[in-house]
Amino acid sequence: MSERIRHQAFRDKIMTAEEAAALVTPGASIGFSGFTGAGYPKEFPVALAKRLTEAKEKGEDFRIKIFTGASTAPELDGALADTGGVALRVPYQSDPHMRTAINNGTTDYVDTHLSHGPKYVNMGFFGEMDFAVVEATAITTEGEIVPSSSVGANRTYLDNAKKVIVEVNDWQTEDLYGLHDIYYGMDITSFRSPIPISQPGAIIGQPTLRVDPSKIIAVIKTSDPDRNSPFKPLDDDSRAIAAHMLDFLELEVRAGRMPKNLFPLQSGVGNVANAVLAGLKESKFEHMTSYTEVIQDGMIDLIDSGKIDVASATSFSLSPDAAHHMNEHARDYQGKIIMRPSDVSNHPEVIRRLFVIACNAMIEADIYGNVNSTHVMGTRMMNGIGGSGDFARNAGYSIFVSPSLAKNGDISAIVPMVSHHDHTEHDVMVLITEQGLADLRGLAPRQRAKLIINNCAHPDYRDELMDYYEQGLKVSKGIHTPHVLDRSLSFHKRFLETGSMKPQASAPQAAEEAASE
Ligand code: 0RQ
Repeated sequence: MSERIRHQAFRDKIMTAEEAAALVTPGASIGFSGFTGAGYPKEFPVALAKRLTEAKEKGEDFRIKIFTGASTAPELDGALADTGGVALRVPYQSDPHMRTAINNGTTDYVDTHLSHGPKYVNMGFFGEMDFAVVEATAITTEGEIVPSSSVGANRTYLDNAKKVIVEVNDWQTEDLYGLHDIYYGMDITSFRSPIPISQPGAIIGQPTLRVDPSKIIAVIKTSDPDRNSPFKPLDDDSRAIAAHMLDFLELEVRAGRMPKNLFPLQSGVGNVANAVLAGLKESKFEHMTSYTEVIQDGMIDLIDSGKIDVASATSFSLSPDAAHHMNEHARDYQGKIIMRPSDVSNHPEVIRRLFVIACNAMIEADIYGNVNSTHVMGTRMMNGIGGSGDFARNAGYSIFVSPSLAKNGDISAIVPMVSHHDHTEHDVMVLITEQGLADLRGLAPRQRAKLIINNCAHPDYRDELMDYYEQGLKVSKGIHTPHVLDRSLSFHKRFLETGSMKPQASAPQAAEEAASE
């Protein structure tokens, strides 16, 4: 293991996670590596959580602010959230314990576009960055850091932090070297040059992260796996969504709007997005490319089957089996997988230039095509906007997918008005549920409403949505976008009051139903 640490300034600072955690001061801002459960430090956060708990037991005020690439894992978000000592969390999380801390008000959460997070840190909106804690596969003889299974915001945290702690993890294969492309051209100047990416495989930076060796205060040796959660097996709904998506892509190619090998694909996080990738494997498309944020199992399958030539992202997000495969075969993916900093993988300029096909999951959409990706019932944070806004706003194609029902049918994903607004009607081109697809391009709001209700809503909710729309036509002052304002959140209100959005039978109808039983 020590042979992975090839620079003396780093070797001099080798210590235990507990010794490193003792160096953290109350109130510190800490920028961690880690993105969708990959490449986060494994032992330092647990040791820090222990320290926060001990401080709490002694009645000391010891809270910290934590920044990451995106979501991490129980050892980081979970362990730290459980202490009640996280004052601030930025920019994305998906941990149940952190979610609870955010939703019960213990932790403030600033949910930013992932392309904005590093910029906000650079500009000092969150104050000074005290520590960067990053996972590495190795330290080079020149004293640079070889990232592990994600890049995320590492460059920004290493550049801004006053002190740096590195975990060198020998669970991560050294063969990852060469898969990273760290671009150092994002300085804040008046006239910035274009980011020189005109195809997903472009190499524009260097394979390692720079760091000032004098900032290194601790190096911890670890040997622990990434989080690597398995994906849910494909179900009928996700297969149907994938089939609608494929039909749409084929239609676009036939119409001459898309090349035969498609535009570069972006695929969101989660089970549905992974299912769409699985669907592409069975498609007739060849030589596809991907300019995305995370590489899930489905993307690896597409590369292995020769369907995708090259995929650019900022992180892996793999099942345990796929992570094992990657550790054994990373060398084979040189030139086929490129991991960039998240402010490059998600940069609006590049996404727009490449005419990316963005496909992201959602919590709910309304009958006009506005999308909520983050808040359940308008108030409860789920994960965060992540990169969905970066891609949806700037992509050539902006597609949102979801099963039409959640929670065993008690929730409709198509509602009269979204209870929280992440992606406006202006940024949503296509909606897909297992019921069908609504191509909203070029349609006015009233045309969109009928299409979304008929094609995407579940039949259990279709009549009530149409009734809402028709009443809106009668009562709205202006009918450009008809609404019945005092009824607009009636689906959500009903769920909160009764545990189901399902239309309640009227009194005479209920009596009729009872009599017929
Ligand atoms: O809850 O786990 O308790 O059963 O949400 O839903 O259907 O498994 O879908 O895993 O694809 O996640 C939008 C959350 C979807 C995700 C969201 C409940 C549902 C379930 C998960 P349970 P599914 P997915 C770039 C893209 C924002 C970030 C993003 C997300 C759980 O995709 O966080 O797009 N997106 N990043 O039951 C109440 C509804 C619901 C609902 C679903 N209408 N009401 N609960 N659920 N719909 C990549 C990155 O940024 C990293």
